[in-house]
Amino acid sequence: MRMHEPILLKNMLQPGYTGSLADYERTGGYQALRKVLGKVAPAEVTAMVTKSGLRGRGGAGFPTGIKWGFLPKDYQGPRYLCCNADESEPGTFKDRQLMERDPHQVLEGIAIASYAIGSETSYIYIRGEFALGAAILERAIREARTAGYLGKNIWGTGITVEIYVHRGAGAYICGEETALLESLEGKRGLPRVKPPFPATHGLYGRPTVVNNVETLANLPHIINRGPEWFAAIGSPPKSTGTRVFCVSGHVQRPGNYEVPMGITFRELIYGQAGGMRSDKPLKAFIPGGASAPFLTPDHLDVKMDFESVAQAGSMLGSGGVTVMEEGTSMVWAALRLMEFFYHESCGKCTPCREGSSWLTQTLRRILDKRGRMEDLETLADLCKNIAGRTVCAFGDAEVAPILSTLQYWRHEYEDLIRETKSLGLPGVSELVM
Ligand code: L3W
Repeated sequence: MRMHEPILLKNMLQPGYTGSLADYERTGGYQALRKVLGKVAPAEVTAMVTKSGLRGRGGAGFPTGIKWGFLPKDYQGPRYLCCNADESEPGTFKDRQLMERDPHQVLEGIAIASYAIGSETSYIYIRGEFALGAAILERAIREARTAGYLGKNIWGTGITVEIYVHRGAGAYICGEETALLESLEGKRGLPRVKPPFPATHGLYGRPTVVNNVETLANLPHIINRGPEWFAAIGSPPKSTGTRVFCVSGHVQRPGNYEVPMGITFRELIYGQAGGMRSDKPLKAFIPGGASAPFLTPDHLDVKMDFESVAQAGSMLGSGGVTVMEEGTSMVWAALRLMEFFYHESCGKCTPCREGSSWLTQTLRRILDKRGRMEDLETLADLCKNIAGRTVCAFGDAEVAPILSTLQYWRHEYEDLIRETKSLGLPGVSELVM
């Protein structure tokens, strides 16, 4: 697979690049906004984004231009853009880098999207723990306003774009778009039933677009270099552009790597991330954040595009690739993830609220060598009664680690139950309680 030069990480990879407005302008920053604002009709900007094939980088991979096109055309009244910066998916840390190291690239993307959908007031909903990112964005907004890129009546065009940073309070569920909107409205972050979708009934009941940070950061480049240029990168026609994949776990060089979509997991893990950290071979990997089912060494040559990963039984999700070496207990790995979901379940839907507790307790029991063979049926039955039975995708996410470890490493559960093998995890109950 042919590599592509970085697009989103390009500036920050330059020695001495600070992310200031002056630095960003030196690299051609805000030229895309100049090109479109008041000059290209908003519908035409939307058409360009649709043509580029850009799809959401937050998890669902929904086509961005089509999402914008869902906003009612004849609606009188405010409409909103919300940048989803609530990056909380375990193993995912790309938006943080984009915001902290090149904030104006994100702001320019937000300004372009705001213009395209007619949002005069746009929000960045940033996860509470990202205090540094929030401060950097606040400073960048002040710089951009002073320079006239944001604010009222930009360059005398009559167009207004104001951007506000709103810090969350550390709840994973607020990355779900409707919980994000509830939280932004000052309420407890609980997901809403969809439909209606935010496109028609979003923030304060108004038409709203929620887009991920990385998605928005691509926009200046699509405008500057053209939708055809973008559409030719990666794995056309359905997975265009690059993605910033976050590699973590037992590799030599964990970190963020921007590569064209469609390279294989092998190329990412062994090429970019330097391969395994020790002599132990790869045993398992999560291909797209904790919500994505585990894959195995047999899947290393799967292409990293939306369709190929779905065909392999998982998803590209938020781009977090977590690698595990031989010797890792997959039951323990499933428990670690399950504990996260148990802690973060918002409690609105009974199957998720109660089920996450049952799943966690059952896994703990098995790891404590107090399990029974019937527990495996209980786990599978619980998963069946959670997935697809909740208001948001959280229910599907929390069963993924369990179902996939049961699919590929069922023998590890059975071994623990039979006590035929010591996994060298003394005191696991104390570790996880
Ligand atoms: C109008 C229609 N709009 C769909 C919009 C919808 C949303 C987007 C995708 O889940 C995934 C989940 C997590 N009219 C529409 C429409 N839309 N049909 O399109 O919608 P949907 O429902 O497919 O997905 P979702 O609920 O947004 C997101 C996965 O992402 N995930 C989560 C990652 C977490 C982070 C983070 O930490 N920040 O990204 C990880 O893989 O499991 O499958 O905008 O409104 N007819």
